[in-house]
Amino acid sequence: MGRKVIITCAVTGSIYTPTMSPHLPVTGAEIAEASIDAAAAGASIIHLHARDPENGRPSASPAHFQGFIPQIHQACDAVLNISTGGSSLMSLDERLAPARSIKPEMCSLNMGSMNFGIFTLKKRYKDWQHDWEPALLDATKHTTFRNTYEDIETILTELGQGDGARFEFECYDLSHIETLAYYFRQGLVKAPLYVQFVLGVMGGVGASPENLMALKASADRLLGDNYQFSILAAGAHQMPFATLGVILGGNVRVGLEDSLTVPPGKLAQSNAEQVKNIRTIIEALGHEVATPDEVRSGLDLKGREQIKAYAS
Ligand code: KMH
Ligand code: ZN
Repeated sequence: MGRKVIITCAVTGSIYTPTMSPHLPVTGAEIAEASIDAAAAGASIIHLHARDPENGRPSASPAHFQGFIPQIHQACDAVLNISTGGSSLMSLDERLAPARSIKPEMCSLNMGSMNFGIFTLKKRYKDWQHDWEPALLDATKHTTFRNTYEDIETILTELGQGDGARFEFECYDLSHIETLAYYFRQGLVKAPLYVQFVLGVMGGVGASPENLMALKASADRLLGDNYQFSILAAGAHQMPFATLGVILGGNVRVGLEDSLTVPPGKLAQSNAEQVKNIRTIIEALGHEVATPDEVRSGLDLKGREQIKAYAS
């Protein structure tokens, strides 16, 4: 039976760096254009990080977010999903500053502390555009991506219960689903839950169909009918696992945050190219892409008029 499939596009992130692809959006104008084009191609949720427009370094400065949030909000009705993960080198207060000021309909919420290794990317490149790039990759060898129970509860109570955001629960391992189920039992999170199964990040589960099935079986057992899932797989795993996600009844996340390429291993020319690719697959399998308003009603979001897209 055909159904509506949600495409999230994560347009820039904090993993890949400008040396790795000339197509990675960096400035406010580039992030806005990438987001608007991804929405036009069929993405109904745009997952957003910022970068310093001078050098492309991951940034959680609300001023940098103001370089693209108003433009995207004005140009399209996609659901804006603001990262609370930032990058593993940022403090929790830095990571939360953008969502605290924008009060978005959705935020990401990473469900446990973990290693988040991107240092292995370093050997693929030689001539770096900026010194911060290899330094950031190296730093992930001795830092933890911190998401303690207290951190998670701060986000749930302040941004969720306080500001009315709903969450993209990023689960990189079975234990993260257990933690989400704990908060569901405590009544701190409410259905419908939107769970992002994250595969292929070093420090989380590898990208294998067996791991995906284990994540889904665990969520089915612990969350029952109270959740929908989406799949994000890093690097070259992106498109195959998104396809598998659609077949298994889920939703998908693509975008240059998670993979710089399109099959068979070419650099993606844009975020919209990845959205178009997965949309073709979704439609070939007999489904349709969900519109932003269908996402709003399906995930019980507060509405696009309720966010602070324009700094006062
Ligand atoms: N880049 C993803 C693997 C976040 O922004 O909160 C994880 C992510 C985290 O999207
Ligand atoms: Zn992110």
